[in-house]
Amino acid sequence: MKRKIASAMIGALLLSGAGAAMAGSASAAPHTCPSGNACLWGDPSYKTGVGSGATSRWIKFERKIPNLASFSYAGTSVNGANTASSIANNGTAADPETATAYFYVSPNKGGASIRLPKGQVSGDLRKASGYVPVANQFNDNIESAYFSAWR
Ligand SMILES: [Ca+2]
Repeated sequence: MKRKIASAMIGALLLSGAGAAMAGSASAAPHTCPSGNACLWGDPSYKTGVGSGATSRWIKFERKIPNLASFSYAGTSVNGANTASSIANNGTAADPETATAYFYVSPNKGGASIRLPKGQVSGDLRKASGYVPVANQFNDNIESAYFSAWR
């Protein structure tokens, strides 16, 4: 009896694992930040650490994070302060201004910031890009993040 239950559970786990893998490969999105959120990852290319599930090791928010030191990337013990190397804004607010996300180099909206419009990303904060004005200024330096409606 015990064995039957165990094998049934393994079957269920395998099924859910296969479903997750299919969903991942079917999506062309460069990141996995949940709809309605903005996300940060500890490494470039929208991931934190190595191995399976790394792309879901994010810090995500729907409103604001005044101090990333209070957060770790999901499933890790890596602290969020001064560690992010890629970011994405998957906000869904209809008003483009409300849906814009801001990332700051100090807690509580302090210091220089990245203004990241709805749907935009930076896959490697070590490099300057359309929304990252200066190379390396923000890599391993972000300490707070807000959607514009919550600033
Ligand atoms: Ca900083």
